Parts: sequence; C-alpha cells; structure tokens
Amino acid sequence: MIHLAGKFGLVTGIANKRSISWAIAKALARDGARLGLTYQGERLLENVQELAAELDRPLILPCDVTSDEQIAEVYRTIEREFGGLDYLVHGTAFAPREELARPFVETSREGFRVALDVSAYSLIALSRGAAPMMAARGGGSILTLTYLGAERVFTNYNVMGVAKAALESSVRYLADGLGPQNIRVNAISAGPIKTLAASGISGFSGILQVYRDRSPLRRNIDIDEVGETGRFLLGPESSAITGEIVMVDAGYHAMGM
Ligand code: 0WE
Repeated sequence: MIHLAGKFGLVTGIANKRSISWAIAKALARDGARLGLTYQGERLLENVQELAAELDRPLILPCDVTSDEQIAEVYRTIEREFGGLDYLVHGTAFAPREELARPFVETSREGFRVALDVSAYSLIALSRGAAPMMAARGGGSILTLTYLGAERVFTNYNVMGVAKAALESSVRYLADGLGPQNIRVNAISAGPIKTLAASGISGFSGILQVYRDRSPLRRNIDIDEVGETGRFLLGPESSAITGEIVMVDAGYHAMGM
C-alpha cells in the first residue's frame, strides 16, 4: 500500500531504534510518505543517520525544541526541500532525572520549567510552525505521545505527569485552533515500553509486570502497535478524529481493581 505517496512528515523525538517516534516514522514511510527526522544534540546524530539510511531520501535536521530559532530553521529547510508538510509527529519529552527520583513535593521550579517547556510547550511551537504549510495543502495531521501518568499517579513519574497533563490539554486547544484549517491534533497514550526514555527508571520492569498482570489483554504492548495506531491517526482513515487521546495500552486504563 502506498496511500501516503506524495505526503511529507516531520518526526521529532527519535533517539534510537527503540524510540516510539521511530516506529511511527517507519509505519509512515512504509505507506509512502517522505520524512524529515530531527535529532537533539550531536550525540544522537549518528543514531538518527543510521536509522535514516532505511528511508527514501529523508531529511535529517537538528532541533532543540527549546530554541525558537532552531524550530524556525527546521521549517525553512522543510519548505525549501519538500515544499510542503502534511504530518507532524511530536515525540519529545524530558524532565531532569532528579525530578523522577524524589518526592513530588520537592519538585524544583527549574525542573518544572524544563519539563513543561520541553515536553508540552514544544508541541505548541512546532504546531505553529507546521500549520501554514499544512493549511496551504488543504490540511494536515499532528500527533503527540503521552502517558496515563497525566491522569493517574504513578510513583516517581512526578513532574512528567504534570507536563503530560498540560500536553493533553494542549492537544484539545490546538485541535480547536487549527481545526478550521483542516488540521487535526491527536495523542497516543501508550502503555509502558522499554525505550531509552524508560531505561534507568528504577522500578520500570515492575510497571511492565503490573500491566502484564492486570490489563484486559494480560500483556504488554509492542512498539509497532503504537506505530500502526500513529499511522492511522495521521492518515486519511481518521479524518473525523481530532482533539483525542487514544489509549494504546492493552486496556490497562479501563481497570479499577
Ligand atoms: O514519559 C515517559 C518517560 C519520559 C522521561 C524519561 C526520562 C529518563 C531520563 C522524561 N525525562 C527523563 N529524563 C531523564 O533524565 N514514560 C512514559 C516512561 C516512564 O517513565 C517513568 C515511568 C514511565 C512509565 C518514570 C517513573 C515512573 C514511571
């Protein structure tokens, strides 16, 4: 199937082959879309270059999402090289490590600022840059990644939960603001997956075990299941879905006890 032939997408948040953003990028590319991949910091450039080798004529662009200038440069390059944009995948999140390891009440002002800036404000800034090019093509689709920790307490998720709550609310406000230009904005709330972002989080294998024990499907989710849902939410099959948070978590969220 090549029903995304002639479509262009921008993907942020790829760190390595286990990144959820990369699973979504692969699903888009498989259906024929051309992609721009951003990387954060020189240390991740090599990883992204290696992955990009699997794609057809990708763009590889530096983007620290806390820099308005770098975001502007990304869109100038997309405009010049692709001449348009249809999809944005926002897979960026970060909180300073110490904020995920101490009591929430100890959250620092700076840790809060960084977590909300990188993980939530960045969706607004990237959407603002993408919207004119999407509108010029009659519409577009924006997708971000969130976690149930936005709605419920997960020990140590802490300020990331607050950032994801802000992100999910931003999905709804952006959906309203950009809807008149036929630009849709959605999020996938994925169950826990062993990515770089999850590595080194103490107790992470315990979280995987709880989902395996208690979710309706009694298993963890595969990263390619998120990739496929991402492709669905970006592509034409979901043309009436916007402002939505889609749970891809083996049903875990539905359970009380
Ligand atoms: O959103 C996330 C993780 C995001 C994340 C991870 C790190 C680790 C390295 C953000 N910032 C950092 N900063 C670092 O320095 N997840 C959904 C995965 C995750 O992280 C947790 C979880 C789950 C699930 C942290 C505590 C408890 C559960």
